[in-house]
Amino acid sequence: MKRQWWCALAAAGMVMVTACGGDRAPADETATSQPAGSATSASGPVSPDAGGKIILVEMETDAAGVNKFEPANFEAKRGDVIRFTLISGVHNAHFLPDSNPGKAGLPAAGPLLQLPHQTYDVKVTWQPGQYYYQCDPHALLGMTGRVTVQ
Ligand SMILES: [Cu+2]
Repeated sequence: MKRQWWCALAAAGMVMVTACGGDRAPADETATSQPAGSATSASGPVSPDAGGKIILVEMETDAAGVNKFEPANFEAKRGDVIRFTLISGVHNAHFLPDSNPGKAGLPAAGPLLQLPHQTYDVKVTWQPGQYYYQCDPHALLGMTGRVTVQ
């Protein structure tokens, strides 16, 4: 009797419903449907310049254990914002100076993101050219990418 009362109270409060054998929460929410405003940002959200856009780049460890950026290679214009968004695994984005000789204005290494939907924004302020980035823990496993700035 006491347990049933507790479960009813918990269910009414929408907390710990699963403890009473109720419906489970969806195991895999659609990561990309998350509104940008509700995501936690490791960098603080950055806005693109007028006329610029936000370029979403997902970071994930897929079901086969492959670590990747998606898309890995893309184009950007000055004033755009690249929004690295964690889907699964633990990743960062780093425009390594050694990979970008002679390039100015590279951001510091991005933080390791660990929570799904966490984001890291990078403003594109660079001269035209190719900019290479990597995930530090997985660079040797091929988790790298390239931004072509027009
Ligand atoms: Cu990674």
